[in-house]
Amino acid sequence: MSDTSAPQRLPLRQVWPETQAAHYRAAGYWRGETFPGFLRVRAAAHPDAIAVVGGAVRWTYAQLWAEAERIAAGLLAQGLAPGDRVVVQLGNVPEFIAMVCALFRAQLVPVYALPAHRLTEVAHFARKAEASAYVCAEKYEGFDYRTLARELQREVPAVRHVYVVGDGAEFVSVAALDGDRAALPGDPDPQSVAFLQISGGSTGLSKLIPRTHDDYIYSFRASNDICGIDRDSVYLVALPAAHNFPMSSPGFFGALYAGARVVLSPGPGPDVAFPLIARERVTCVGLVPPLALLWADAAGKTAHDLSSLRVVQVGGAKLVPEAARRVIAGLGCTLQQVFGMAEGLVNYTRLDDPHEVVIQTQGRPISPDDEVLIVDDHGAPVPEGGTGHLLTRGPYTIRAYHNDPAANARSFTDDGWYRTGDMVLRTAEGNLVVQGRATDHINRAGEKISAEEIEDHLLAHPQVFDAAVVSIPDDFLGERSCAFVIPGEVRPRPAELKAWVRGRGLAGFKVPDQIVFVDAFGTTAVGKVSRRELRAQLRARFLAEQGA
Ligand code: AMP
Ligand code: DBH
Repeated sequence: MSDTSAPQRLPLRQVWPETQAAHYRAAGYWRGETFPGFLRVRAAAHPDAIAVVGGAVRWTYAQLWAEAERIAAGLLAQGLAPGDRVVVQLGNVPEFIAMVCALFRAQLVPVYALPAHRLTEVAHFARKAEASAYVCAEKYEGFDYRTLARELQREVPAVRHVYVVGDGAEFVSVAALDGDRAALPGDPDPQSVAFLQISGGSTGLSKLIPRTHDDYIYSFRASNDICGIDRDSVYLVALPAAHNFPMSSPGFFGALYAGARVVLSPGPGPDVAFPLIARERVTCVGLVPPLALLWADAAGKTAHDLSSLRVVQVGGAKLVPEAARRVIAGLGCTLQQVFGMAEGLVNYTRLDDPHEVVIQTQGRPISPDDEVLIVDDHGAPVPEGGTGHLLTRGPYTIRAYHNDPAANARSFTDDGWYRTGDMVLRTAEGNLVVQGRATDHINRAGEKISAEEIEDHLLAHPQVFDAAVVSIPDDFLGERSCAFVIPGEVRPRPAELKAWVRGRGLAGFKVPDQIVFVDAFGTTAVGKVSRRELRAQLRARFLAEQGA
C-alpha cells in the first residue's frame, strides 16, 4: 500500500513526560480505552437502548455502531487510509455522531469545524491538518456547504474526497457509503491522537488541538461522575455539537460512555429545545450564559413540561453572580458552572456545593492531578487569594498544538504548563473565579474571536488605514466586538466593512458588531505602545465617552 509519491505528512503526536504518563496510568486515569473500543462494548452490552435522537432518527446503540461500521468500511473502500485526516463540518444531526464514530472505527482522524465556519477557516484547518477529505451537510441553516466544498477543493487540492450528508450533487453521499467490514482495522493505540479539536484562537487563526483516546475518555468519564450522568440520563446537545463543551463536559461522548441517551437540538433557542426536553424527558444540558438567561426567562412562560431537567450547566464565558441567580430562579433546577477549554482543563462547581459557591465561582478541576498555577506578570506565584495568570498541566491537558511551533512557544512553558490566557483567583476552598483574561480575544457568547485575525482582514480593505478590534461589554452577549478604524482617503460605510469581512470567507460571528471611525489612535499610541495597550486605551476611551 505504500505510495512513494505520497507527500510526507507531519505525524500526529501528543506526548506527556514518561514519569507523568506512568502516574496517570497507575492512578487509573488512563485505562487504555479507545473510542471504537468503548462504543463496541456499549453496543454489545445494551444493543436496544436508545443512543441518539435527532430529527426523525432514533438509533439504538446497536444501530449507531452498525452505522459507524458501514460508513467506516465505505470510507476505506473509497481509498482513505488509517491516519488520514478528515475535516468534519456538520450541524446537530445524528449523522455527525455516526460520522465521528465511523472515523474512529476506521482510524481516520476527525478535525472539527463549526457550522458557522466558512472557506477561510475550513481551508486553514485542512491545510494545517493536511486533510485529505471533507465531510459536510448538503444544507444547514440555509447555507449550501457543497459550494464551500468546491471552493475548498480549488484552494486546497489535497482535499481529494468530499462526502455529503444529504444530496451529494457531484460528490459522494454519506448514505451511499459501504464497504467490506473485514477490511476495518483493529482498535487504535490508546495513546494515539484520536482527533483534532479547534481552539478559539487568541492570536490569529485557530490552532489544532490533538487529543488522545486515553486523555479525552478520562475527561468525560470523570465528568460523568461529577455531573451525575448515568444510564438513565438524557443529555441534550443545544450548543453546536462540535464545540468541546457539549462534546465532552460531559457532553454527548460522556452520555454515550455512560450508555445514556443523547438528544440533538437543531437550534439552541427555547422554541426548539423546550419541546424536545418535554418529549424526551431531558435531564441535563450545557448552555452559554446568554442562552441560559434566555431559557430562564422563557421557562416562566412556556407550556412545555421542563420538570425532567435536573442539571443546567453554564460555561464558555463568565456567568456573573446576578445572572447565576436568575438562571436558578427561572429554571428551578441545579446550576453547574463549567469553566473549560478545548486544550484540556475543565472546572465544575459540584452538584452538592453550597449555593454561594455555585453562584460566585467557576468551580474546581476534574482531576486531583490537574495542576493549577496562578502567577503574576513575571511568572512568580501570587499570594493565596490573589488574581493572576492561570497555568495548568494534567492528565488531559495538551502539551503542544499540532503543526504550530510559534503558538507552542507562546502557549507552553518549558516545563509543560499551558498558559490559558485567563486571569483567575482561587478561593480558600479551592474554587476558581475567572476575573478576566490576558489575551486580546473577544468572548462573544462563548465564541472566541481573535482581535488580530479580524484586524488583518480589515487592513486588507483598500480604504482602511489602520484597525484595532476590541471587546465591549454587552448586556446580552457578554461581550461584543468593536472595530476602531482609521479610514483611508475615502471613508467606507460600516455596512461595507462588515460585508467585506464576511466576504473574506469568515464565520458570521467574527464580523465586527460595531465599527467606530477615528482620526487617529491617539498620540501616545503611535509606535510607543504595544497593540495590546493600544486596544486597551481605545476601549477605555470609548467606554468613558459612552458613559459620559
Ligand atoms: P478555547 O481554548 O477556545 O476552548 O476557549 C476556552 C476559554 O473560554 C477559556 O480559556 C476561557 O477564557 C473561556 N471560558 C470557558 N468557560 C468559561 C467560564 N465558565 N467562565 C469564563 N470564561 C470561560
Ligand atoms: O469554552 C470552552 O472551550 C469550554 C467551556 C466549557 C470547554 O472547552 C469545555 C467546557 O470543555
